[in-house]
Amino acid sequence: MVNSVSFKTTKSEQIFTAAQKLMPGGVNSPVRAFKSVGGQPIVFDRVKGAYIWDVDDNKYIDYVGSWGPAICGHAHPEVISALHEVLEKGTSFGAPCVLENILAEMVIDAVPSIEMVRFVNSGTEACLSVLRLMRAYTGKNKIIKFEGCYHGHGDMFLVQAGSGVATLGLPDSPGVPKSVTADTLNAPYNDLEAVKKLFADHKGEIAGVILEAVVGNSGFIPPDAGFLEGLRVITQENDALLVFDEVMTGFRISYGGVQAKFGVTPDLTTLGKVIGGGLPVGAYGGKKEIMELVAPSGPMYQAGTLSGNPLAMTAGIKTLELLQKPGTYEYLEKITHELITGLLDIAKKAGHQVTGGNISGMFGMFFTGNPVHNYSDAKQADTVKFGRFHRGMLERGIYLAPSQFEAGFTSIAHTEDDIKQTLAAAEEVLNSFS
Ligand code: HOZ
Repeated sequence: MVNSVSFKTTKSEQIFTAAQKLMPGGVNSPVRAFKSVGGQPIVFDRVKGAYIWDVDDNKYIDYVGSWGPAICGHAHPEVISALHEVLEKGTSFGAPCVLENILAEMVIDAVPSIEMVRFVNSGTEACLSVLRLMRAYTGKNKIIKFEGCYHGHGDMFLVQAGSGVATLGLPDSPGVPKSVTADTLNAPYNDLEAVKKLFADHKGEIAGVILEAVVGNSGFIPPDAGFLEGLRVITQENDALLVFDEVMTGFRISYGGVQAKFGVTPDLTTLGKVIGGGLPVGAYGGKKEIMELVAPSGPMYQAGTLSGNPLAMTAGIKTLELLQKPGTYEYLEKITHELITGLLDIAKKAGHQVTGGNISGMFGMFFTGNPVHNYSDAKQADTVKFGRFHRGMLERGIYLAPSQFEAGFTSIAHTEDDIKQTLAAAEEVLNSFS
C-alpha cells in the first residue's frame, strides 16, 4: 500500500499527458478525468479482488469497482475461468445463443417487474430503448424524470442530469435541440407534490415517470419513506408507466434490486453494470404485454450487432451465480455500514459537517451538515473539501469515485481489514484540513 510520502505517479502523468492529445480531455468518459477533485487521473494497469494497481505499481483499495459491476471483486477466478472457456468458442455470434436464455431466466427470476427482457450493450442504450417503449406503449410523448438523476447520455435525458453533468457543473448539453427536450419534465427527487402538479398541468400527455429508485448519480440519496409507493399510485391513477432505472442498483441493493428491497414493482426496469460482470452490457425488461411491442414481436424498433454477446452473457451468469450464495447481501450491508458510519464519525470528530449513508454495498458521504433528499441539497455540499478528502485518500492508497456526485461501491472481496485500513487513512486525511 502506498503512503502520502512514497506516492509517485510519474508514469501515470506521462501517459495521461499523451492521452490528452489523443482523446477529448484524455478520457473516454468524463467523470474519470478528475476535473472536480483536482490533480491528474491515475492510469491503471490491473485489478484483482478489492484492489486496483496503477502503472507506477501503487496499490489501492478500490471503492469505484468499475462504477458498479465489480460486486464480486475484480477478476473473480470463477468469472475469469468461465470467460476463458467461452472465449475459445469465439467472441461474437450476432445470432441467438443459449447463454442469452440462461441470463434472461436469471434476470426474470430475480427482478419482480421483469417478465421478459431485451439485452443491449450499455445502460445508456437500455434507457434510450425504454424511453421509446414508454412512448410506444402509451401513445404519449412527455416523461417525468428527476433533477440529478442520470439515465445515460441520450438527448432526452440531458436536462438537469446527474453524474458527469453534475460533476462538471455543465449546463444542459449543447447539441441537444430544445425541441428534443421539450417533452422532458423535471421534478425534485423525493417530492411527490411536484410530480402530482406535473401530471395535473399536463393531463393525459405523460407517458411515465423514470427514476433512479435509489440515486447514485448525485451522490448516494435514498428514497424517503413512501416516495416510491407514492409514485406507484400516482402513475397508476394517471395511466402512466413507472420505470426504475436500476442500471446502478440492480443486483446491488438486493439480488432483486431496489424494487425487491422496497416492495414497489414498476412496469419497466433498466439494468446494466452487475449483470455484465465487468463486460459491456445493458438490459430493459418488464411486463410481457409491454415488452411484446419490441421488434420483432411488435413494431417498436431496437437492435444491436453485439447484443447478447456470449462473453458478456457468461460474465453476467457467473456473477449472478456468485451473488446467489447465502449471506452475500448481509455481508455487503455489514462492511459498507461499518465503512460509512466510521467515516461519518471520524469526519464529525475532526470538525467537519457531513451526512451520508448506505444500503447494501452502495454508499456516499456529503460534506454538508444538512440532510440530503435531492439534487439541490446535494449541491450544497462543499466540493472543495471533497476534493481535498479525495486527494488525501488517494495518496494513502484508497481509490474513491473522483466526484462528490457519485456513489461509492463495495464488493464481497472487501475485507474487514480493508475497511479498517480505509478508516485509518480517513482519520489522517480528515484531521489534516478544516
Ligand atoms: N456514468 C458512470 C458514472 N456514474 C461512469 C463514469 C466513468 O466511467 O467515467
